[in-house]
Amino acid sequence: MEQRSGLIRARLKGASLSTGQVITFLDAHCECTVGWLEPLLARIKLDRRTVVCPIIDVISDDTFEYMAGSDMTYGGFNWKLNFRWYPVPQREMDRRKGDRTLPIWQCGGTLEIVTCSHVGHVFRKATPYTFPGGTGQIINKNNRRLAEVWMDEFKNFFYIISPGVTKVDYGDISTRTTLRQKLQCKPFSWYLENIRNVETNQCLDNMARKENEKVGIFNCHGMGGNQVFSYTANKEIRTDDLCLDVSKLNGPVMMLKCHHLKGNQLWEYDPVKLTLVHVNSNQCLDKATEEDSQVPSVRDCNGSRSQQWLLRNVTLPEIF
Ligand SMILES: [Mn+2]
Repeated sequence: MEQRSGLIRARLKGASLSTGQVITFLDAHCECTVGWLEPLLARIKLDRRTVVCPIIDVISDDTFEYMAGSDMTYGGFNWKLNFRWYPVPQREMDRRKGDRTLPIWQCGGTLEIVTCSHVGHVFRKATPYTFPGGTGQIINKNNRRLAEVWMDEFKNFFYIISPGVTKVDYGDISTRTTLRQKLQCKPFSWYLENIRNVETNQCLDNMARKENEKVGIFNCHGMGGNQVFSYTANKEIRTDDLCLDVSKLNGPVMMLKCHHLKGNQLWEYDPVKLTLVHVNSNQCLDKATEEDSQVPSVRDCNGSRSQQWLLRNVTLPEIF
């Protein structure tokens, strides 16, 4: 490159000059192991739209010691778009998939982590480079561009959590949005809503409870936060990283890690009857019972108003 242009432009330049059938990108601070490439190529041969990633082993930045990386974690991004390692549930081991890669997922490709391929990587504690305007400024700009092009209404969710991002100038994104249209990429997600019971006028609420606890129900406050749920394209009812899950008749409704395998996390919303049917049990999400007024129940579907739910867009504060 004649001038410093950043990682992605450098990769695109390399891609445009390459002549082979498959492109691999490695950071300068990587070390391949024997047999790293073949399993990656095998997956691409099966489906050319597949983007593959090896297990990333850790090379110590102090001693260059090589340490096997965990195949029980995968790299993803939280709602602040910070990179995080997330644990992979056992039953997900065969189909582990990462998440920043929004364009890959949204545009019909798949991302796979191929666990028999290992590449070592030096993780540094801090970036050794300086960035014009400061590192934070550049990261905010990049994340803002990502959000504007790919995240649809979910970008507001990100902006509320990271208000500093809305202060940066994000430049011209027209070529990116044109590309998204040309590739006919799907929306980031279908809904971001609160889920209100018709009879009681209460909303599903995660009550700041954690994984493996019951989901709650509480008076609708209209402030987003713990009452933000999404009904996803996979027909999950999701609150941040967790999915509503029912494993026996008549409940309870738990918040478990989303496994994307439908099963106990599959809900069918009927926009005419307004019911949320838990498909496996064929029971309906219902208001709280008298015994426990802070959790919704699941009951045999009976057409009552207590089994009707309204999915409404969360009203977001004006932030820019
Ligand atoms: Mn690197």
